[in-house]
Amino acid sequence: MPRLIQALPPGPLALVGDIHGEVEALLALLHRLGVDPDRLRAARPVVFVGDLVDRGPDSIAVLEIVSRLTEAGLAHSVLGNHELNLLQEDRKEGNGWYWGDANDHAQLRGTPVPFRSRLATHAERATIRSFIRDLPLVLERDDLRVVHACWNAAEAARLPEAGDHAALADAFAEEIEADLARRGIPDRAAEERAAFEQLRDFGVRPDRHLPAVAEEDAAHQVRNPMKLLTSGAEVEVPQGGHFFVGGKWRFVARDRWWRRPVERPTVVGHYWRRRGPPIEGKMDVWDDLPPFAWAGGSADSEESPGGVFCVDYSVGRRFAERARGRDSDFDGGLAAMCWPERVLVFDDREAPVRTV
Ligand SMILES: [Mn+2]
Repeated sequence: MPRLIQALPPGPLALVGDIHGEVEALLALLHRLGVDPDRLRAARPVVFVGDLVDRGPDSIAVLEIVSRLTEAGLAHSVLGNHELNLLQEDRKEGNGWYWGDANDHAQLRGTPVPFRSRLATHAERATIRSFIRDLPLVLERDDLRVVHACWNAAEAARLPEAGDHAALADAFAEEIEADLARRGIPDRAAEERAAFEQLRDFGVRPDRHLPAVAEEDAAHQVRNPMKLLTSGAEVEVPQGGHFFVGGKWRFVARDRWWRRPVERPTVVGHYWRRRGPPIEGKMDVWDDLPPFAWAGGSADSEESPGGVFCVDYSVGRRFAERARGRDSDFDGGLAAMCWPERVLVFDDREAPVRTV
């Protein structure tokens, strides 16, 4: 079982965002970074922030490259929520490749779009499992912390030193379940859902806030450190602020945890970010931050000497861009932040970008 918090290597690093099976983007980016996965040479070690897999054309090839570099001591990765889903055997849209499911697809504006992904064989599944179950949740050193979605010192302190990811996530979930049950929350939530078609019908908008549904959903996210660190914090929406997404009415929303101080620079992925300005009318947790900006403090701010930077520039959206007929000049890109320079390199752009 892996130690859950491990040390980053010393010296300069390249911190690579979520890849989501986009192997061509990975190869192009590694080339620009001076990393050769065939000859096993690297100008500097590479650190992957998680979500190596799902949706894109070849998650298997991405994992082969990352594990080769890792075995050679040239790469390190943290676990993302997509890897945790595989370990928990949780079938989700976009991970059909792992189960050999050729019919996996997304709904884009009501049209089914298949994921054209290479399917894993039984033997590949076993190899993949043994690689990802050894990944830590957090990598850190004095000047930097890397975690997939969210850093929270109090919740991280509840983790054992080492453990099996899937078993830990289940154990925390059971503990939360038992506490909610003692307080009668699941029964109240079931009643609330029953009044509104189980919250699955867009046409049946609840006319009031549903507090038990909100409490249940938030508890499972923020009181489970495995979930919190890999898929981020959520908060109850204000009265009347519920919204419909992913096929159901929701009473919790993503918490912009990066607005609170962190004690050292923290680099995450997970939250799809754009290289251009926000699109009006689209929900976007980054709508108050310029595309290449750090959140929640800067290197010279005294109360928050850290700052948080999300290095996921939505390469995972390319499957949808291709479905709309685009095969180059994508909106989404794969980025690496060179550390300590704080400069971004993209798979598909010549010029590096200084972060601010
Ligand atoms: Mn993620």
